[in-house]
Amino acid sequence: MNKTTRLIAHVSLLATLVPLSAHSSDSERAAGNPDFSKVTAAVDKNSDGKMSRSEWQGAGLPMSSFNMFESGRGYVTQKDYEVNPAPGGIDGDGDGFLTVEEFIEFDKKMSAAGGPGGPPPGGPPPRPKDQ
Ligand SMILES: [Ca+2]
Ligand SMILES: [Ca+2]
Repeated sequence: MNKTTRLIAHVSLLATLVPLSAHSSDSERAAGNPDFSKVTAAVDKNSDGKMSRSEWQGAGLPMSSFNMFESGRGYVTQKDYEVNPAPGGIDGDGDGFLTVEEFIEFDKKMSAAGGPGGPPPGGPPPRPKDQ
């Protein structure tokens, strides 16, 4: 039994996993975030690089996310998204690109689950416990 080989294999596996969760400087793109450029292209109607509140709202994106990103300026840029780690599973089809539809779908799922964003006003009640 070669314990050393197994240990090396284990360590190199860890080495590939650790950088994904390590917090990097805020000038870098957050590791693992799906590409946001499709969302920017769809939302930023006047192509000024800023997604204003009305542009965001017009695309049907969750305002809770806008409020999280805008930090008082009244607009969101792609960089605001990139420096914040995207929640796992937001890229619905896992192709590495986030779309407006996936963003909305994910927010609906999170809201229904009572996650970030909270339950939607007038949304469906939580499933009754029956087991
Ligand atoms: Ca704009
Ligand atoms: Ca996708």
